[in-house]
Amino acid sequence: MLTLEKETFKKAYENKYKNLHGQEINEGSNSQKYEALGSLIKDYVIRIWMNTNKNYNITGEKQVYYFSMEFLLGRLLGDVLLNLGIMDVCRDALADFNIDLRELEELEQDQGLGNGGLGRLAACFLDSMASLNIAGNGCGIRYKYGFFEQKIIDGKQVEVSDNWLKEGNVWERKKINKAEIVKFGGEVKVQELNGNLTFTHVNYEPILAVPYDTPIVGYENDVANTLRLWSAETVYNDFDYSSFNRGELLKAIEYKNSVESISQILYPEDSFYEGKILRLKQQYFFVSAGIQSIIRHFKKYGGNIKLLDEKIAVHINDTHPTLAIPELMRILMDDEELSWEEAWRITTNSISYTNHTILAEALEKWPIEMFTKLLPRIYMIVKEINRVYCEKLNAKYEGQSDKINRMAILADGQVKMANLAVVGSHSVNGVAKLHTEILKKEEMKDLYYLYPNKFNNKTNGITHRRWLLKSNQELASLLMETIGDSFIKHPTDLIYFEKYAKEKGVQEELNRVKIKNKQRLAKRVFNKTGIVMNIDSIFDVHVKRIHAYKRQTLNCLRIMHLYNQLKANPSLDINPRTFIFAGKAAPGYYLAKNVIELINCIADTVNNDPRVNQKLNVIFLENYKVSLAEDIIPATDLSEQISTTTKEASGTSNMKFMMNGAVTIATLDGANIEIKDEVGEENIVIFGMTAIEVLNYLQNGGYSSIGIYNENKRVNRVVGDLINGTYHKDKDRFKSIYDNLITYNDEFFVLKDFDAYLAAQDKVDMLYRDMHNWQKICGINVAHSGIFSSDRTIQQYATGIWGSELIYKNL
Ligand code: 26W
Repeated sequence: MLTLEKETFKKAYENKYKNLHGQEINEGSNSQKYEALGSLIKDYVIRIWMNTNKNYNITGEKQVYYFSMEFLLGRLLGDVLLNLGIMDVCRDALADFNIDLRELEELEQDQGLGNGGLGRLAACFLDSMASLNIAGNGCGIRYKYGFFEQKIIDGKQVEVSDNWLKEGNVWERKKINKAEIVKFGGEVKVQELNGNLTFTHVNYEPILAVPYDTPIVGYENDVANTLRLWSAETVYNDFDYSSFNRGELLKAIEYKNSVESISQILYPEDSFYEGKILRLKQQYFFVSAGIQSIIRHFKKYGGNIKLLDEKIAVHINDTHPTLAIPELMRILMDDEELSWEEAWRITTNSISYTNHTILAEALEKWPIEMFTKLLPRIYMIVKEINRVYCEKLNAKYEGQSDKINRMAILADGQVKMANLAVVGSHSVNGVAKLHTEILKKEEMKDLYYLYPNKFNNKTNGITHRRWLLKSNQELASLLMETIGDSFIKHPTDLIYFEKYAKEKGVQEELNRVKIKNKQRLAKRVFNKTGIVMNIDSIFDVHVKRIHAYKRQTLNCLRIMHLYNQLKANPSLDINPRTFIFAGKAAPGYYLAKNVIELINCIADTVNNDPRVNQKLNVIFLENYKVSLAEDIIPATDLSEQISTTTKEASGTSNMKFMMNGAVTIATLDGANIEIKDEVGEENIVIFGMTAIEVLNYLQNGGYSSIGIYNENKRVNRVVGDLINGTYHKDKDRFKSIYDNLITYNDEFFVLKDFDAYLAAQDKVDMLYRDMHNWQKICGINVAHSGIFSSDRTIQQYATGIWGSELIYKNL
């Protein structure tokens, strides 16, 4: 932990500011003040960072490499200050210069290099690895443009590019001396040399992969790990201006652009796979650079390549980095001259894989033709892996060609990445108990029977440092006043709060904290949009990617129902509610975009109807991102986790809300089940179909949404309202939602769960009437949330999968 006196810090800040900007602090803008602060903090971090790296080289402890196409870090300043232990000193010191730390924090651009859950999980994991003294490195892509910025114009989503680097990024360091060459295209020359076959990749296109490193600071433990993100450049330094005369300059510029396009954009599709060659290029680009740099580093410190798997673990976050398997094989065989068997042993021992979704449309499959042209040597290796594997399958399942075809890596003209990931790694995990069971018994059952020992569960988690200590400082203070601060290093110690949650005085304190957080959110919303939020209403929050399976539509139908009730009876005795939505739709996902428009049209209608707007308000907050989530979650009373059972692999916002003292309304899906098991049925509101019911319908059919529509009056009325002009004068405006529910038989069982959802919401309304009891439930949720810290998850990965040496220096 960094010990720093306020006066020392003030001096250092003043010096830094003057050196950087050549003027007095009070003459500068807030951006300049932020830049000076970031730069100063990085100076402190760099000492820790260098020490950590030195230590790793001395101890030679096992290095974990977390490969992920997405790292959704958000802002770093507050997190770094918290983890260094200098948040208070820094705040007080700046106050002496009349600077508000919070204002500076808000100037930092979110690092939005991810779509949603998978990318944010990777960020939480980095924080936990650093805080638990695990030598954990992130490896990914430094996208020039992050996840698009969402604007709402006339109620519709409009995508704007996220130029997050335009004002620079104080946290990263370009390491040009650690660049690697990644080879695309060309051919493979096979030759025989002393009885052995050698493979030489020729006529390829070389791309320079340049790493940018960001320190990941552990919590008060003098550790700073590394997140390494790769950027694509041409191997040629500059344009050859003499070529201008030959009329080739434009071509050179075009070429430069095409190379740089590899790390230009993050694909904004979440759970939807499109076989685009650029995405395959991105995958091989960062995986190849990452594996090459691991081996280079390993050898530099004298590592024996045959013991590589004892010294490194490579984790692949979903199938996106699966090419790490053939890439490691390639290097071990072609460069290190190991045999196939030895290379295979080392590769499979090193690599482990997490599956994050069972949605069929998310499965990555590459056309063989595209794959082999782009990656000829890698294709040869995949083909050989498949041949050896299929020999085993043929022996075991003779004559069962359908089954073998399903399980093969190469089949139907495609490379099936999930099959390759399972075959080439020693561990396959799901992200919540139910999800792992579905993987084993349904989704990957053939592979599970073949490799039962590979499969295991690691229920997701979230870092309580960012999601509680930093973003809900009011609640953190209340916790420290009551149970002390041991929960910071041992999050399951939050359980000691359960006893306090039963005290009236503490319940009142919890209520006070919640009101403060609601006021803070309301103030921000007002400043941005001019909308006034009713603090006395229930903040009913549904924030996440907009997707049919997450069922924002179910919530919409319920609001439409409530609107009808209130119109008929404006004195209906209910708690006022503000329904808060936020989330982005994939740009090409028409239905999801239509849902955003529906929410905004409902908002327009109800907020402007004086008969109901004292009790019912709807708001869609634009551009959902990590920093907005940090404002919304602490202010939430009710957390909506209403996905179609079996479809949400885990969910992680459910854990964030619980930890921040919200009550959850949920289906028995993903980690909601485990949350229910932790807090008990009386402290969560559960409704809807069970997994067995859903799977039964999916397998045997028999569901008819039109039947429900015809028989259930309430359903009939609200579904009808979608197309009768109540919410938009163009009656066809929400036709896609209507068709989805009625014409296409409601794939996600929205209508089936409608009545149960209304009943559950009535229960919420009843519970909220008794403030003390409500806050008791919230407090019990906080008390039981410690198990959902990503520290627990990471310890399970470390001991159960990676075999890292856990040195609890700080515990
Ligand atoms: C190929 C396109 C694509 C892109 C992203 C396919 C799949 C994805 C991700 C796997 C989607 C994702 O973020 N999944 C979420 O992962 C979280 C972390 O494990 C879980 O909590 C969510 O339930 C799951 O939807």
